[in-house]
Amino acid sequence: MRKNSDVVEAIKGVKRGDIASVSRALTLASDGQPEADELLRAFFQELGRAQKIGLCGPPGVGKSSLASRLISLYRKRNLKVGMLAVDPSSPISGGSFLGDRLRIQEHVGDKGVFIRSIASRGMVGGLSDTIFSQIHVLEAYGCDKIIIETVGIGQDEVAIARAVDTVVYVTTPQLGDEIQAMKAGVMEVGDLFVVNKADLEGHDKAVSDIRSALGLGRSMPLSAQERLHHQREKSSGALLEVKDPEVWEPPVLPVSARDSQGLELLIEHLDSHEKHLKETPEGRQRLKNQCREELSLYVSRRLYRDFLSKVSEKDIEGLVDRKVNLVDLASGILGSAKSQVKK
Ligand SMILES: Nc1nc2c(ncn2[C@@H]2O[C@H](COP(=O)(O)OP(=O)(O)O)[C@@H](O)[C@H]2O)c(=O)[nH]1
Ligand SMILES: [Mg+2]
Repeated sequence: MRKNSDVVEAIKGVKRGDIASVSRALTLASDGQPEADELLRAFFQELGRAQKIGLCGPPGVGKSSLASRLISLYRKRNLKVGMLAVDPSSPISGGSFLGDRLRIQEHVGDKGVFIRSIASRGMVGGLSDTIFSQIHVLEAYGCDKIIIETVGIGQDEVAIARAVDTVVYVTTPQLGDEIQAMKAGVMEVGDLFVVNKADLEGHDKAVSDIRSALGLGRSMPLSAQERLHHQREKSSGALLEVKDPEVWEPPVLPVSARDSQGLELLIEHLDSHEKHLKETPEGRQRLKNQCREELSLYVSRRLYRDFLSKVSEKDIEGLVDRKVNLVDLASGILGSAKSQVKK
């Protein structure tokens, strides 16, 4: 494997906490060039270090505003935070990036925070393995929390759910009936549901709509303390009919990023989800799913990169003239792929 001195420097820099190196490493990782393999090799050991939190929901619901607030609260606790904002409008100079930048401005200059806006190439309706590489960079930098903001409306768009530990689905009271329409799509992937802009009219209805879509009866979410209380009661035998603590019941939380309301409770629930994953087999299961996803994306990209280049103009001519069968040509290419892998 070719070792590029630039990559070696970036790796060393990230490990010693140099922020410019993090930026360089993220660029290398997102390009997905062969040099990025060295980063992946160096950083893979840090897998699972951080709690990866996916913030998704339609545009304009306040995901970036919420992320900025969460970052401030985590910083107060001295936690290191990384953030990747996947921008569907792609060009980095585009409107939504500038909007995001304004909202995250307050964190500029803080070494405990690293924020990167990334183009959505290969992300909407699918997942790119380079997002995993970027997560590895942030984990190696020592981040405790990694927030990934993506636009996601239906289940397919919430592809990020396959790369993170905790999926937070954000809506607002303004969405009204759309909340009912979303149930089939995202209800299964959300670990927490947030009704942001609870300073606006209608948040109670939004909360209860989501709760009923989730099939939950209670009108208020269980706080971590209530959860603990229920568990104690259960173990003392006093309470027979309580939910199984191994089963995560997604809380639905009204918050206001603008007025900083409900955010402590949100953090508390994010923490309990992290704890839930650590203490139940679900945590390992999720990590396994993430590894499987990353491996399959990596292998398919690499096969594509390594072997498509082997197709000659003559092969294509052969196809056009029907001298060679497409299946046979493909098998030939994949055959050489196999022998390469065995080496
Ligand atoms: N009223 C109100 N407006 C908010 C709140 N949070 C965000 N906004 C506004 O909603 C708009 C979209 O916010 P943004 O964070 O960019 O949403 P994103 O597209 O989901 O990232 C901005 O004008 C914010 O100022 C909130 O809690 N209450
Ligand atoms: Mg945003």
